[in-house]
Amino acid sequence: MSNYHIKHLEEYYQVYRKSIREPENFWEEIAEEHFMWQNKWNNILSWDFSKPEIKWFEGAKLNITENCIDRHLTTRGNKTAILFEPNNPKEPSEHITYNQLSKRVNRFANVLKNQGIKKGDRVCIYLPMIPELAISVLACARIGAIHSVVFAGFSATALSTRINDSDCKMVITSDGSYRGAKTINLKGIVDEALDSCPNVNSVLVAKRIQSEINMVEGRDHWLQPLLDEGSDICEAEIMDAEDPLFILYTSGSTGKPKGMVHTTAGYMVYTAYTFKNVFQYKEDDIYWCTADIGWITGHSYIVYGPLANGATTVMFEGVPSYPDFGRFWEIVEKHKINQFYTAPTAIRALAKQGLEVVEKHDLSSLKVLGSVGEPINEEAWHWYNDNIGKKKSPIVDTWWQTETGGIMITPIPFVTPTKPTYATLPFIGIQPALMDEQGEEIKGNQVSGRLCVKFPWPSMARTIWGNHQRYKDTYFSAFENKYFTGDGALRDEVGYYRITGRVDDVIIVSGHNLGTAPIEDAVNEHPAVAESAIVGFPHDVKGNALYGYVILKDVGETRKHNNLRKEINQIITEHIGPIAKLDKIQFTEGLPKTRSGKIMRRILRKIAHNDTSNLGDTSTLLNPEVVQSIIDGHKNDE
Ligand code: 6R9
Repeated sequence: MSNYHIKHLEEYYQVYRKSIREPENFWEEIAEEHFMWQNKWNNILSWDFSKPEIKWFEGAKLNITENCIDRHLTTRGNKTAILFEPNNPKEPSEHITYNQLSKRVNRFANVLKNQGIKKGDRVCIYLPMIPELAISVLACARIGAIHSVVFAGFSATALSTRINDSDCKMVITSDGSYRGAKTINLKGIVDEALDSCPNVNSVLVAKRIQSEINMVEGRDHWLQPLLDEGSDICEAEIMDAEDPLFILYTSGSTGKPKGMVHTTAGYMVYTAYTFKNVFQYKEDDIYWCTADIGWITGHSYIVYGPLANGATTVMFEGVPSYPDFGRFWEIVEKHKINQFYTAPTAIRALAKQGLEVVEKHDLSSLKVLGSVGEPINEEAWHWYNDNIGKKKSPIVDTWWQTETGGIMITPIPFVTPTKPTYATLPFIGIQPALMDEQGEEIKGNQVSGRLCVKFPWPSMARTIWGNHQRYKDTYFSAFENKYFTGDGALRDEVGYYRITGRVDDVIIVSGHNLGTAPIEDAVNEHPAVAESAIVGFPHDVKGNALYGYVILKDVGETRKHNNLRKEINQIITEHIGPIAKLDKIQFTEGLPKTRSGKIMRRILRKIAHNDTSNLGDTSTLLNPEVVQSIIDGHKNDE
């Protein structure tokens, strides 16, 4: 029992050591005591990183929704499970109790069944942050359908790519969405996407903004009438521990997005256990994670982890700036939020607004503050600590990834002493390793290297949908017998980890992972563009912003460069979404290339950072002379 909830540092070290020495016994105890199984496992763990193949709790039978909903009904039936806070503060918030959630999920599950969705089918969910999003996720899980949530800020092209990659049969969407003062025509985006998705045969449409939309006869159905028809009892499909629960796409440094596949039992156990400890959740607490369920943070720490613990989890539909920049703090006060989990980019944006909007609100309910998505810089850390936490709420800087399913390196609040910009210690069961470029593990403290994990943990992704080879190549080939994260890190004198950023061509902009290659592909679609290279550069709110170097086909292009810049960003918006727009575009006559034709991004990065004093040896380049012209062009653009 004691291992489930860690309360002081000595206990952390003791439990950590146990989880490393006897991982199987450790996880078996947690799984045994805290979850509901239809059948127990035959084998706790089998793994082989060379294939790679990882199985946890093999042979066990369960349904995750019985763990997230049914088992709470006797003791927490009238407790709020989901607290919905709408975009417009004048609209009332909605408290959905566990009893109500149960009925709504079961009703929805019956609608899915009636539409012909079966265990193993893929269902794409493209919804704003309204209760139907969480409910449809759980309804899929109830019947064993594999959900693939696509963030509702993605474009039609990005949506159709994801629908087709995992061959989804159905799309769940809404007429539109609210985003601050704006509305977005979601159904219109779905219609456009579906022009190139021949295998989608039904679309369920939730009503949110009451807009006039086009409904395709035989394909599109309003959700509400179908829900009204159905029964609110739906028996849970019995799933194998290793049956896929969901697919979630994440950007790769090259090629199309990777559909990370998460399976059922291990994911459930790990997200529930981390949620309990990392947020020190107590029975009557109100927990709020500001992420969107379109990202892994929302899957694990708005839906599954909190609900598996019988928690009250807030879903916020809006944005931090509407109706003004005090909205987050207004919500904290209104619902007496105890745990608040957000991203550094939001903290930086809010810190810019001054303290007046913060001080208007009573934030005394807060106990724990969280940060996720990118490194939190020292200034933002202190602002958060001083003004939001009033120096009494520990900040948990949680490092993890879509691929890891759950939080990997983090302080445990009131247990681990925090240190600004450090994610601190590995969570229970996690065995990080820092590697040098020769593939050797760097032991000891005060060292830095590439961050790997050398032993499996229950919630790791098992494969990339439809491309196991790519899973192996991306994560298990750089370092033998280790999972490679793509991040660099350092370990300080006491063994605390600080994540220093990506070491590949993924750039984290406002906490969103963006691969450079797909953006370059989009830019190159512009008829005037010959070639492009994209790098990140520091941005005071977004963390990183995108800098594009663009070679035009016709060097003497007569059109105005500013018009071209707009057109290029328009293409990016259409192909990927507005989050991938370039902040700066420099037109250039060449790009520095190695003799094998690879663009030397290192040099481009330095120029974008205004750091041209030491570009390293450029003499081995195919075209060393181009470097000076890029530097000159950069200066002229400043
Ligand atoms: C959960 C999530 C993963 C990448 C990851 C790293 C960066 C996330 C971080 C962090 C420093 C933290 N990252 N948390 N960097 N400190 N606390 O964000 O998943 O969207 O897949 O991004 O985000 O670079 O590799 P995902």
